[in-house]
Order: sequence, then C-alpha cells, then structure tokens
Amino acid sequence: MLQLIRKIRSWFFDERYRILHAFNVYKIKFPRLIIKTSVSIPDSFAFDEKIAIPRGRQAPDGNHYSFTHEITWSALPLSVQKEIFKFESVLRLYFGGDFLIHIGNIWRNIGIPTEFSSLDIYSQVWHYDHVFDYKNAQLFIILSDTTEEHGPFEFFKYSDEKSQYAGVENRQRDVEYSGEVEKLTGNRGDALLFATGSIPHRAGIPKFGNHRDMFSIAFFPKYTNIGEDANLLFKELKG
Ligand SMILES: O=C(O)CCC(=O)C(=O)O
Ligand SMILES: [Fe+2]
Repeated sequence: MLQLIRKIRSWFFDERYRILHAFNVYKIKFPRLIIKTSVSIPDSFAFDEKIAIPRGRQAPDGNHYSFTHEITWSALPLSVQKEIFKFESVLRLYFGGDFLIHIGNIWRNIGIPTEFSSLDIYSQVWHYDHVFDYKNAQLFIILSDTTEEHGPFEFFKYSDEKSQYAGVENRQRDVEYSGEVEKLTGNRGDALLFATGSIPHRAGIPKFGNHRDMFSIAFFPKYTNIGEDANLLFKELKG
C-alpha cells in the first residue's frame, strides 16, 4: 500500500514538473545558446578565393566587401564533423528533437568604407537571423587569427530571452546598444556554437587592409526543410 502511495506521489510530482517546465520553456522565445569551443583543423580547411562569389549586398559604390564559397558535409575535415556531432545532444535539446544541418560556408570579410558602415552590407548591423522563424543556430569557426582589428563576430552577451529588442529586426539601419557586447576574437580554430535566431549579433568591420575568414554551418528545426537530416549525416560517425 505504502509503495503504491509513493508511486502515485512521484507520478504526480513528475507530471507537475513537466507541465510547469513546458510553460517556462514556452515563455522563452529567444533562448540563449552560447558555447565557446576550439577545433583543430588542417591547413587545407581555408577560404579559397578562386571559387568564392560575392556575399551580402553590393555597396552604393558598386563593390562587394564579402566573398564566400560553400563546403559540403562530406568535404568537412573529420575534426569539424566530430565537433558538430559532439553538440548533438545540446542541439536536440535546443530544437526539442530532430534537426537539420545546412551546407557549410567559408567567407572572407574585408573593410567597408566608413560612409557605408551603417548600411546592411554583410550583416554588420545588429540583427537576428530571421530565416523561417527565430529557431536556428550556427557553429562558427574562425579561420584566420582574429583580433579587434579584424572585425570579429559580435553579440549581446546577456540578451533578453523573452522579448525582442526593438529596432534589431529592422536591418536597414544599425541600433545603439548600451549593454555588454562579447566578441569572437581568437586564433584559427576557435569556435562558437550560437543561437543566431535568438541573440542579436553582427559582423565586425575589419580595419582597412585587414580581412577576416570564417566558417559557419547552420542548424534548423525539421519543419523548415532547410538542410539535411542530422541523424543521416551523423550515421558514419556513430559507426
Ligand atoms: O560574419 C559575421 O561575423 C556574422 C554574419 C552574420 O551574422 C550573418 O550572415 O547573418
Ligand atoms: Fe546573422
């Protein structure tokens, strides 16, 4: 009898916890996912200007200031595939289940003339990646040593999880932000798993003459149909 009462009691607490937890999660529209890591990468994993195409918008002077090329899952170094696989459980928690992996990109940003710096040219104004919706994440890997002078990736360090920042949705013009900003400076191979859909972020602008090379690969929920099923891509790694 006592056993049965214990069982009912624990069932009741478990259900109550799950319902309250679900409500709390529901309130979090802009979850913060920020994990710094580092990957060892071969020299061959680098920006290749021979195959790069213009990225972002053309500036009013007719020039592009960012160039990119794609890299498929199977062309990624094993160390990068393994690093992504390491985050499988984190990403499953973030998306609430199965997720998709988009094709990777490697791009080079160069300095933008000051007169255009507040126009959205290569995502260097504060923004959320509003793609299908706000649920997406990316792994960024720095491919060239990056200091403040190289236009590092920047983000709101303590962003609000429940409400959207006014003005950040409108990418036509940059907004002022007085909170703490963190930057992805570091050495080649330093990386960041980041909720691009729900934390305001932007590219920094390299000082004239500098450039910044970056790799990124994006993750999306299944219903978006953006990318390939992570379970399939991970199959070989699981052995
Ligand atoms: O290049 C960067 O540092 C950020 C790029 C970005 O946020 C974007 O393309 O949406
Ligand atoms: Fe972005």
